[in-house]
Amino acid sequence: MNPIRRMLVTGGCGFIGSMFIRLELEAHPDLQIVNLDKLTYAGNLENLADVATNPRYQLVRGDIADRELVGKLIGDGGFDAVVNFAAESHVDRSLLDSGPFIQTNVVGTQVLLDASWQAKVGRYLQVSTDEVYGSLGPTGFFTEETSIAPNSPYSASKAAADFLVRAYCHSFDFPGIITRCSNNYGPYQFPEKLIPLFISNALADKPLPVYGTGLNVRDWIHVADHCRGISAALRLGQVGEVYNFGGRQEQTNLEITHLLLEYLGKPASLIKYVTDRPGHDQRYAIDCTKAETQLAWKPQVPFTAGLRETIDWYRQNGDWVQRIKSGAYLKYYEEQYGNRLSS
Ligand code: NAD
Ligand code: TDX
Repeated sequence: MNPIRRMLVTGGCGFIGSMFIRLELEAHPDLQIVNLDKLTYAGNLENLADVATNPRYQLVRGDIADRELVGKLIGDGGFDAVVNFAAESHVDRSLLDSGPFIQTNVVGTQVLLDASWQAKVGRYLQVSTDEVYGSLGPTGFFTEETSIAPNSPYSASKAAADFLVRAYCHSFDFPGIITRCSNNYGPYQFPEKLIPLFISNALADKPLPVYGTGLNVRDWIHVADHCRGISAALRLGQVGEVYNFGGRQEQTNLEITHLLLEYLGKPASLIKYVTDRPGHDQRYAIDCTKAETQLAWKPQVPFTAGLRETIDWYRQNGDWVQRIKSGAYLKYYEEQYGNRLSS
Protein backbone atom coordinates (compact mmCIF):
# COMPACT_ATOMS: atom_id res chain seq x y z
CA MET A 1 0.00 0.00 0.00
CA ASN A 2 1.15 3.57 -0.76
CA PRO A 3 1.64 5.89 2.21
CA ILE A 4 -1.63 7.66 2.93
CA ARG A 5 -1.26 11.24 1.69
CA ARG A 6 -4.80 11.91 0.51
CA MET A 7 -7.83 10.51 2.28
CA LEU A 8 -11.59 10.65 1.74
CA VAL A 9 -13.50 10.64 5.03
CA THR A 10 -17.28 10.35 4.89
CA GLY A 11 -19.56 11.58 7.67
CA GLY A 12 -16.80 13.79 9.01
CA CYS A 13 -19.22 16.42 10.37
CA GLY A 14 -20.62 13.94 12.91
CA PHE A 15 -19.42 13.08 16.40
CA ILE A 16 -16.68 10.51 15.69
CA GLY A 17 -15.73 11.58 12.16
CA SER A 18 -15.00 15.15 13.27
CA MET A 19 -12.68 13.92 16.04
CA PHE A 20 -10.98 11.60 13.55
CA ILE A 21 -10.35 14.41 11.04
CA ARG A 22 -8.99 16.72 13.75
CA LEU A 23 -6.62 14.05 15.12
CA GLU A 24 -5.46 12.91 11.66
CA LEU A 25 -4.63 16.46 10.51
CA GLU A 26 -2.67 17.00 13.74
CA ALA A 27 -0.81 13.67 13.61
CA HIS A 28 0.08 13.70 9.89
CA PRO A 29 1.37 17.11 8.76
CA ASP A 30 1.38 16.18 5.04
CA LEU A 31 -2.03 14.53 4.95
CA GLN A 32 -4.88 16.03 2.90
CA ILE A 33 -8.45 15.16 3.83
CA VAL A 34 -11.65 15.55 1.82
CA ASN A 35 -14.78 15.18 3.94
CA LEU A 36 -17.96 14.04 2.14
CA ASP A 37 -20.94 14.75 4.37
CA LYS A 38 -24.64 15.12 3.62
CA LEU A 39 -25.12 17.35 6.68
CA THR A 40 -28.15 15.48 7.99
CA TYR A 41 -29.61 16.47 11.36
CA ALA A 42 -26.51 14.85 12.94
CA GLY A 43 -23.95 16.61 10.75
CA ASN A 44 -22.80 19.94 12.10
CA LEU A 45 -20.33 22.36 10.52
CA GLU A 46 -19.55 23.70 13.99
CA ASN A 47 -17.95 20.36 14.89
CA LEU A 48 -15.05 21.18 12.56
CA ALA A 49 -15.00 24.97 12.83
CA ASP A 50 -11.37 24.79 14.05
CA VAL A 51 -10.12 23.10 10.85
CA ALA A 52 -12.48 24.76 8.33
CA THR A 53 -9.76 27.07 7.00
CA ASN A 54 -6.95 24.51 7.08
CA PRO A 55 -5.63 24.28 3.48
CA ARG A 56 -5.25 20.50 3.90
CA TYR A 57 -8.98 20.10 4.59
CA GLN A 58 -11.92 20.31 2.18
CA LEU A 59 -15.63 19.70 2.71
CA VAL A 60 -17.87 18.36 -0.03
CA ARG A 61 -21.55 18.41 0.82
CA GLY A 62 -23.20 15.31 -0.63
CA ASP A 63 -24.75 11.90 -0.13
CA ILE A 64 -22.66 8.71 -0.06
CA ALA A 65 -25.57 7.00 -1.84
CA ASP A 66 -25.37 9.44 -4.78
CA ARG A 67 -23.66 7.18 -7.31
CA GLU A 68 -22.82 9.92 -9.80
CA LEU A 69 -21.33 12.30 -7.26
CA VAL A 70 -19.38 9.58 -5.43
CA GLY A 71 -18.12 8.01 -8.69
CA LYS A 72 -16.77 11.36 -9.84
CA LEU A 73 -15.36 12.37 -6.45
CA ILE A 74 -13.48 9.11 -5.91
CA GLY A 75 -12.71 8.62 -9.62
CA ASP A 76 -10.99 12.02 -9.90
CA GLY A 77 -9.85 12.33 -6.28
CA GLY A 78 -6.52 10.48 -6.21
CA PHE A 79 -7.30 9.05 -2.77
CA ASP A 80 -4.95 6.60 -1.07
CA ALA A 81 -7.68 5.67 1.41
CA VAL A 82 -11.41 5.95 2.04
CA VAL A 83 -12.75 5.85 5.61
CA ASN A 84 -16.52 5.49 5.87
CA PHE A 85 -18.10 6.97 9.00
CA ALA A 86 -21.25 8.23 7.27
CA ALA A 87 -24.31 6.54 8.70
CA GLU A 88 -27.64 6.93 10.34
CA SER A 89 -26.40 6.09 13.82
CA HIS A 90 -29.22 6.15 16.38
CA VAL A 91 -31.00 2.91 17.35
CA ASP A 92 -34.19 4.65 18.56
CA ARG A 93 -34.61 6.48 15.25
CA SER A 94 -34.18 3.18 13.38
CA LEU A 95 -37.11 1.81 15.40
CA LEU A 96 -39.27 4.74 14.29
CA ASP A 97 -38.27 4.52 10.59
CA SER A 98 -35.68 2.13 9.19
CA GLY A 99 -35.79 3.54 5.63
CA PRO A 100 -32.95 6.09 5.93
CA PHE A 101 -30.81 3.41 7.63
CA ILE A 102 -31.05 1.06 4.67
CA GLN A 103 -30.51 3.88 2.19
CA THR A 104 -27.42 5.39 3.82
CA ASN A 105 -25.86 2.48 5.70
CA VAL A 106 -26.40 -0.25 3.09
CA VAL A 107 -26.87 1.45 -0.31
CA GLY A 108 -24.39 4.20 0.58
CA THR A 109 -21.73 1.64 1.52
CA GLN A 110 -22.32 -0.27 -1.72
CA VAL A 111 -21.87 2.94 -3.74
CA LEU A 112 -18.62 3.76 -1.90
CA LEU A 113 -17.32 0.22 -2.42
CA ASP A 114 -18.03 0.29 -6.16
CA ALA A 115 -16.38 3.68 -6.63
CA SER A 116 -13.37 2.75 -4.48
CA TRP A 117 -12.92 -0.51 -6.36
CA GLN A 118 -13.14 1.18 -9.75
CA ALA A 119 -10.64 3.86 -8.76
CA LYS A 120 -8.26 1.27 -7.24
CA VAL A 121 -8.17 3.04 -3.89
CA GLY A 122 -5.39 1.48 -1.77
CA ARG A 123 -7.39 1.06 1.47
CA TYR A 124 -11.06 1.17 2.41
CA LEU A 125 -12.01 1.19 6.08
CA GLN A 126 -15.59 0.55 7.17
CA VAL A 127 -16.40 2.00 10.59
CA SER A 128 -18.77 -0.53 12.13
CA THR A 129 -20.11 -1.31 15.57
CA ASP A 130 -20.18 -4.00 18.25
CA GLU A 131 -23.98 -3.98 17.89
CA VAL A 132 -23.70 -6.26 14.83
CA TYR A 133 -22.84 -9.09 17.27
CA GLY A 134 -26.22 -8.80 19.02
CA SER A 135 -26.57 -9.08 22.78
CA LEU A 136 -24.60 -10.86 25.54
CA GLY A 137 -25.80 -12.46 28.77
CA PRO A 138 -24.08 -11.68 32.07
CA THR A 139 -20.72 -13.18 31.02
CA GLY A 140 -18.52 -13.42 27.92
CA PHE A 141 -17.18 -10.94 25.37
CA PHE A 142 -17.58 -10.21 21.66
CA THR A 143 -14.50 -11.26 19.69
CA GLU A 144 -13.95 -10.84 15.97
CA GLU A 145 -15.09 -14.48 15.62
CA THR A 146 -18.47 -13.95 17.33
CA SER A 147 -21.32 -14.65 14.93
CA ILE A 148 -23.23 -11.70 13.52
CA ALA A 149 -26.72 -11.43 15.05
CA PRO A 150 -28.06 -7.86 14.85
CA ASN A 151 -31.24 -7.05 16.76
CA SER A 152 -32.27 -3.53 15.69
CA PRO A 153 -32.86 -2.10 12.21
CA TYR A 154 -29.77 0.07 12.85
CA SER A 155 -27.50 -2.87 13.66
CA ALA A 156 -29.02 -4.95 10.84
CA SER A 157 -28.12 -2.19 8.37
CA LYS A 158 -24.57 -1.97 9.78
CA ALA A 159 -24.23 -5.76 9.56
CA ALA A 160 -25.43 -5.72 5.94
CA ALA A 161 -22.76 -3.15 5.13
CA ASP A 162 -20.09 -5.27 6.87
CA PHE A 163 -21.14 -8.28 4.81
CA LEU A 164 -20.85 -6.23 1.61
CA VAL A 165 -17.30 -5.20 2.56
CA ARG A 166 -16.47 -8.82 3.37
CA ALA A 167 -17.90 -9.98 0.04
CA TYR A 168 -15.94 -7.37 -1.97
CA CYS A 169 -12.72 -8.45 -0.20
CA HIS A 170 -13.48 -12.11 -0.86
CA SER A 171 -14.66 -11.77 -4.48
CA PHE A 172 -12.46 -8.99 -5.83
CA ASP A 173 -9.39 -8.87 -3.57
CA PHE A 174 -10.76 -5.52 -2.49
CA PRO A 175 -8.50 -3.84 0.15
CA GLY A 176 -11.18 -3.52 2.82
CA ILE A 177 -10.86 -3.51 6.61
CA ILE A 178 -13.70 -3.42 9.14
CA THR A 179 -13.53 -1.97 12.65
CA ARG A 180 -16.17 -2.62 15.32
CA CYS A 181 -16.26 -0.41 18.37
CA SER A 182 -18.30 -0.20 21.54
CA ASN A 183 -20.21 2.87 22.82
CA ASN A 184 -18.30 6.12 22.37
CA TYR A 185 -18.54 9.19 24.59
CA GLY A 186 -16.86 12.58 24.43
CA PRO A 187 -17.35 16.14 23.12
CA TYR A 188 -19.61 16.96 20.13
CA GLN A 189 -21.84 13.88 20.56
CA PHE A 190 -25.38 14.60 19.39
CA PRO A 191 -27.66 14.92 22.44
CA GLU A 192 -29.94 12.06 21.43
CA LYS A 193 -27.44 9.47 22.77
CA LEU A 194 -27.48 8.47 26.45
CA ILE A 195 -24.55 10.45 27.88
CA PRO A 196 -25.00 13.82 26.13
CA LEU A 197 -28.80 13.61 26.47
CA PHE A 198 -28.58 13.01 30.20
CA ILE A 199 -25.91 15.69 30.75
CA SER A 200 -27.88 18.32 28.84
CA ASN A 201 -31.21 17.37 30.45
CA ALA A 202 -29.69 17.37 33.94
CA LEU A 203 -28.05 20.77 33.36
CA ALA A 204 -31.55 22.05 32.51
CA ASP A 205 -33.13 20.20 35.50
CA LYS A 206 -35.17 18.07 33.08
CA PRO A 207 -36.01 14.37 33.63
CA LEU A 208 -33.51 11.66 32.61
CA PRO A 209 -35.56 8.97 30.81
CA VAL A 210 -34.00 5.60 31.80
CA TYR A 211 -35.33 2.78 29.63
CA GLY A 212 -36.71 -0.29 31.43
CA THR A 213 -34.79 -1.29 34.55
CA GLY A 214 -31.64 0.68 33.69
CA LEU A 215 -29.64 -2.52 34.14
CA ASN A 216 -28.56 -2.90 30.51
CA VAL A 217 -24.79 -2.83 30.20
CA ARG A 218 -22.64 -0.92 27.71
CA ASP A 219 -18.83 -0.85 27.33
CA TRP A 220 -17.73 2.81 27.12
CA ILE A 221 -14.74 4.17 25.22
CA HIS A 222 -13.55 7.74 24.72
CA VAL A 223 -14.05 8.88 21.12
CA ALA A 224 -10.35 9.81 20.76
CA ASP A 225 -9.32 6.24 21.67
CA HIS A 226 -11.70 4.90 19.02
CA CYS A 227 -10.22 7.31 16.43
CA ARG A 228 -6.65 6.27 17.30
CA GLY A 229 -7.75 2.67 16.76
CA ILE A 230 -9.18 3.43 13.33
CA SER A 231 -5.97 5.21 12.39
CA ALA A 232 -3.91 2.17 13.49
CA ALA A 233 -6.17 -0.30 11.65
CA LEU A 234 -5.95 1.80 8.49
CA ARG A 235 -2.15 1.84 8.47
CA LEU A 236 -1.20 -1.42 10.21
CA GLY A 237 -4.24 -3.65 9.71
CA GLN A 238 -4.45 -6.57 7.33
CA VAL A 239 -6.80 -6.42 4.37
CA GLY A 240 -9.94 -8.54 4.86
CA GLU A 241 -9.64 -8.44 8.66
CA VAL A 242 -11.95 -7.18 11.39
CA TYR A 243 -10.66 -5.31 14.47
CA ASN A 244 -12.72 -4.77 17.62
CA PHE A 245 -12.21 -1.74 19.86
CA GLY A 246 -13.59 -1.25 23.36
CA GLY A 247 -12.76 0.55 26.56
CA ARG A 248 -12.96 -2.39 28.99
CA GLN A 249 -15.35 -0.15 30.86
CA GLU A 250 -18.65 -1.91 31.43
CA GLN A 251 -21.34 0.08 33.21
CA THR A 252 -25.07 -0.35 33.65
CA ASN A 253 -27.08 2.60 32.41
CA LEU A 254 -28.08 3.32 36.00
CA GLU A 255 -24.43 3.39 37.12
CA ILE A 256 -23.68 5.92 34.36
CA THR A 257 -26.74 7.96 35.29
CA HIS A 258 -25.78 8.15 38.97
CA LEU A 259 -22.18 9.07 38.10
CA LEU A 260 -23.38 11.90 35.86
CA LEU A 261 -25.75 13.20 38.53
CA GLU A 262 -22.99 13.07 41.15
CA TYR A 263 -20.48 14.95 38.96
CA LEU A 264 -23.14 17.49 38.00
CA GLY A 265 -24.33 17.94 41.58
CA LYS A 266 -27.93 17.14 40.59
CA PRO A 267 -30.49 15.05 42.53
CA ALA A 268 -31.44 11.41 41.78
CA SER A 269 -35.06 12.58 41.67
CA LEU A 270 -34.38 13.64 38.05
CA ILE A 271 -34.33 9.93 37.08
CA LYS A 272 -37.54 8.86 35.36
CA TYR A 273 -38.01 5.20 34.45
CA VAL A 274 -39.80 4.97 31.10
CA THR A 275 -41.04 2.18 28.80
CA ASP A 276 -38.17 0.06 27.58
CA ARG A 277 -36.67 0.30 24.09
CA PRO A 278 -38.22 -2.50 21.97
CA GLY A 279 -35.75 -5.38 21.58
CA HIS A 280 -33.29 -3.60 23.91
CA ASP A 281 -29.91 -5.42 23.82
CA GLN A 282 -28.99 -6.48 27.36
CA ARG A 283 -25.22 -6.28 27.38
CA TYR A 284 -22.31 -5.36 25.10
CA ALA A 285 -18.70 -6.14 26.06
CA ILE A 286 -15.73 -6.16 23.72
CA ASP A 287 -12.61 -8.28 23.72
CA CYS A 288 -10.06 -6.02 22.01
CA THR A 289 -7.03 -8.31 22.42
CA LYS A 290 -6.54 -8.56 18.65
CA ALA A 291 -6.20 -4.78 18.25
CA GLU A 292 -3.92 -4.60 21.28
CA THR A 293 -1.59 -7.31 20.03
CA GLN A 294 -1.67 -6.71 16.26
CA LEU A 295 -2.07 -2.92 16.09
CA ALA A 296 -0.17 -1.94 19.26
CA TRP A 297 -3.29 -0.01 20.27
CA LYS A 298 -4.84 0.38 23.67
CA PRO A 299 -7.42 2.74 25.14
CA GLN A 300 -5.65 5.62 26.90
CA VAL A 301 -8.33 7.86 28.39
CA PRO A 302 -9.33 6.80 31.95
CA PHE A 303 -13.11 6.62 32.14
CA THR A 304 -13.78 8.90 35.09
CA ALA A 305 -11.39 11.59 33.82
CA GLY A 306 -12.90 11.32 30.32
CA LEU A 307 -16.42 11.59 31.68
CA ARG A 308 -15.61 14.64 33.81
CA GLU A 309 -13.92 16.32 30.83
CA THR A 310 -16.99 15.52 28.69
CA ILE A 311 -19.32 17.05 31.28
CA ASP A 312 -17.13 20.17 31.37
CA TRP A 313 -17.30 20.40 27.58
CA TYR A 314 -21.11 20.28 27.61
CA ARG A 315 -21.22 22.86 30.41
CA GLN A 316 -18.97 25.19 28.42
CA ASN A 317 -20.75 24.61 25.10
CA GLY A 318 -24.35 25.23 26.11
CA ASP A 319 -24.85 27.27 22.93
CA TRP A 320 -23.88 24.31 20.76
CA VAL A 321 -26.45 22.16 22.58
CA GLN A 322 -29.14 24.86 22.47
CA ARG A 323 -28.74 25.36 18.72
CA ILE A 324 -29.22 21.60 18.22
CA LYS A 325 -32.07 21.21 20.68
CA SER A 326 -34.43 23.29 18.60
CA GLY A 327 -36.33 22.79 15.36
CA ALA A 328 -36.28 19.21 14.07
CA TYR A 329 -34.83 17.91 17.35
CA LEU A 330 -37.95 18.94 19.25
CA LYS A 331 -40.18 16.96 16.88
CA TYR A 332 -38.04 13.85 17.38
CA TYR A 333 -37.94 14.32 21.17
CA GLU A 334 -41.74 14.58 21.33
CA GLU A 335 -42.20 11.46 19.16
CA GLN A 336 -39.63 9.45 21.11
CA TYR A 337 -40.31 10.60 24.69
CA GLY A 338 -43.62 12.54 24.70
CA ASN A 339 -45.89 9.68 25.86
CA ARG A 340 -43.22 8.05 28.01
CA LEU A 341 -42.43 11.13 30.05
CA SER A 342 -46.04 12.24 30.49
CA SER A 343 -47.25 8.86 31.85
P1 NAD B 1 -23.29 10.77 13.88
O1 NAD B 1 -24.73 10.46 13.74
O2 NAD B 1 -22.84 11.71 14.94
O3 NAD B 1 -22.72 11.34 12.49
C1 NAD B 1 -23.03 10.79 11.26
C2 NAD B 1 -22.49 11.72 10.17
O4 NAD B 1 -22.76 11.11 8.90
C3 NAD B 1 -23.16 13.10 10.14
O5 NAD B 1 -22.18 14.09 9.93
C4 NAD B 1 -24.12 13.00 8.96
O6 NAD B 1 -24.39 14.26 8.35
C5 NAD B 1 -23.37 12.07 8.03
N1 NAD B 1 -24.25 11.36 7.09
C6 NAD B 1 -25.38 10.67 7.40
N2 NAD B 1 -25.93 10.18 6.27
C7 NAD B 1 -25.09 10.52 5.25
C8 NAD B 1 -25.10 10.28 3.86
N3 NAD B 1 -26.08 9.58 3.27
N4 NAD B 1 -24.08 10.76 3.10
C9 NAD B 1 -23.07 11.49 3.68
N5 NAD B 1 -23.04 11.76 4.99
C10 NAD B 1 -24.03 11.28 5.77
O7 NAD B 1 -22.57 9.36 14.02
P2 NAD B 1 -21.31 8.92 14.92
O8 NAD B 1 -21.78 8.61 16.28
O9 NAD B 1 -20.22 9.91 14.70
O10 NAD B 1 -20.95 7.53 14.21
C11 NAD B 1 -20.06 7.49 13.10
C12 NAD B 1 -19.89 6.04 12.66
O11 NAD B 1 -19.40 5.25 13.74
C13 NAD B 1 -21.20 5.38 12.22
O12 NAD B 1 -20.92 4.58 11.09
C14 NAD B 1 -21.61 4.52 13.41
O13 NAD B 1 -22.34 3.39 13.00
C15 NAD B 1 -20.25 4.13 13.96
N6 NAD B 1 -20.17 3.82 15.41
C16 NAD B 1 -20.68 4.71 16.32
C17 NAD B 1 -20.55 4.43 17.68
C18 NAD B 1 -21.06 5.39 18.73
O14 NAD B 1 -20.99 5.08 19.93
N7 NAD B 1 -21.54 6.58 18.37
C19 NAD B 1 -19.94 3.25 18.10
C20 NAD B 1 -19.46 2.35 17.12
C21 NAD B 1 -19.58 2.67 15.78
O1 TDX C 1 -33.00 8.10 26.61
C1 TDX C 1 -32.32 7.06 26.70
N1 TDX C 1 -32.48 6.24 27.78
C2 TDX C 1 -31.79 5.08 27.95
O2 TDX C 1 -31.98 4.38 28.95
C3 TDX C 1 -31.36 6.66 25.69
C4 TDX C 1 -31.15 7.54 24.48
C5 TDX C 1 -30.67 5.50 25.87
N2 TDX C 1 -30.90 4.70 26.95
C6 TDX C 1 -30.14 3.44 27.07
C7 TDX C 1 -30.23 2.52 25.88
C8 TDX C 1 -28.88 1.83 25.89
O3 TDX C 1 -28.92 0.69 26.74
O4 TDX C 1 -28.76 3.78 27.18
C9 TDX C 1 -27.93 2.85 26.47
C10 TDX C 1 -27.13 3.60 25.42
O5 TDX C 1 -28.05 4.06 24.46
P1 TDX C 1 -27.57 4.91 23.16
O6 TDX C 1 -26.77 6.08 23.62
O7 TDX C 1 -28.76 5.14 22.32
O8 TDX C 1 -26.53 3.90 22.49
P2 TDX C 1 -26.69 2.39 21.95
O9 TDX C 1 -28.09 2.07 21.61
O10 TDX C 1 -25.99 1.50 22.94
O11 TDX C 1 -25.84 2.51 20.58
C11 TDX C 1 -24.61 3.25 20.56
O12 TDX C 1 -23.49 2.41 20.58
C12 TDX C 1 -23.20 1.68 19.42
C13 TDX C 1 -24.53 4.16 19.33
O13 TDX C 1 -25.68 4.99 19.29
C14 TDX C 1 -24.40 3.39 18.06
O14 TDX C 1 -24.22 4.26 16.94
C15 TDX C 1 -23.20 2.52 18.17
O15 TDX C 1 -23.10 1.71 17.04
